[in-house]
Amino acid sequence: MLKKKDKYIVAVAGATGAVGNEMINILEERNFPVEKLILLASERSEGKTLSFRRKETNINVLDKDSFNGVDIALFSAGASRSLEFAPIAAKSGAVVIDNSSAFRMAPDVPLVVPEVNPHAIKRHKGIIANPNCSTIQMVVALKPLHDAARIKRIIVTTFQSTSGTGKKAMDELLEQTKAILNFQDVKCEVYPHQIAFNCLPHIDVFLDNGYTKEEMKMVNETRKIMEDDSIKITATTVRVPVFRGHSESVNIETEKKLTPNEARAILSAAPGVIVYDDPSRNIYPLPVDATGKDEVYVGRIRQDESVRNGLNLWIVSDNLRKGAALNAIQIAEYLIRG
Ligand code: 25A
Ligand code: L14
Repeated sequence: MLKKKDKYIVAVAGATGAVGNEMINILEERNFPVEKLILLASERSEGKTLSFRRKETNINVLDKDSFNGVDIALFSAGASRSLEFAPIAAKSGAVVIDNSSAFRMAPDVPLVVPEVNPHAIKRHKGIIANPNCSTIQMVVALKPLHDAARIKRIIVTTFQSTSGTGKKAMDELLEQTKAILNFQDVKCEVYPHQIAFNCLPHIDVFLDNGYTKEEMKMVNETRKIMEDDSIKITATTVRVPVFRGHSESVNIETEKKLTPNEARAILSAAPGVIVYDDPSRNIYPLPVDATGKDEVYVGRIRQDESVRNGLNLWIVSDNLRKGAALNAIQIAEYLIRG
């Protein structure tokens, strides 16, 4: 359990990554009560520094002794590092907020989106899981509609940016784009196929049922966060040549009828959501507009005319912020409020 203090010792594991970097920015932006910030990464980053509150801070190598005295440990260095080091951090007294998929479906680990299930935070036993980026932005928008009309079924297709995979994938998109525009051959190292000027219906690994792990995360994590196993969900997750910001086409079927205007009114009042929906002026959410923002943007709200009670929505958010770093720090803010 976290002891109440004026200021906390915070560690970021994976500090040099795309998400870790955003965590450092957000701790600073939101003026999180940090007594001391400990930055952790692999040997590759040893000797480098990153700036926090205009002070250069050394990066240390993540190891089992990194967490002595740490109050809150934010992890974003991949699932294998979390599996190895999060239990060690928790044992040494830190509360871990883990952005990897390592512990999300563990029954005794809360999986939290503060707009949806903040009450789950209290049940933690040292580790709290931060959900998958595509799941977070979807549930922020769907929970208020579920409360109003009970969602029976969700059909979602995602359009996910390369930053979700990390810095190397963003570099690969840039390098391939430059190569193609210069009539050179493309190199594929992170993804199995060319991502520049292309779409890949493949995120994370394929499972025995023919779905990808990313698709099944959306199914299972949504039910856990919404605390409703009766919702039927099917997902197709697609990588698109966008650097930052995930987009989602979401179809829902509800028990009670909701008109698009009712849905707009509910979402306009919902925490963390901005309705951006005026087709007559070409206004709809775009990843380039959502980049650097905190909210989940919802537009293209319209009736699904093929069923009795159905709606279509287009949901966009910054995957590195609400989809990862911001959500983790919002959990930390709830934790310290007690
Ligand atoms: O291990 P996994 O499960 O396969 O996952 C690792 C991947 O997960 C990404 C992460 O992106 C990486 O690609 N990732 C992290 N959180 C994610 C999330 N929520 C996520 N993907 C989706 N959703 P990343 O490259 O942006 O961040 C990696 C961070 O983790 C640190 N790290 C890696 N191995 C570590 C480690 N820290 C401690 N011990 C280890 N063994 C990593 O630190 C970074 O902070 P770093 O010092 O290794 O990174 C410094 C620079 O090196 C580049 N880089 C990363 N991996 C490699 C690499 N360069 C060469 N070869 C590599 N294999 C990084 O781009 C960074 O700039
Ligand atoms: O958090 O876009 O489980 O490649 C791992 C794969 C996030 C997205 C997670 C990607 C995902 C990531």
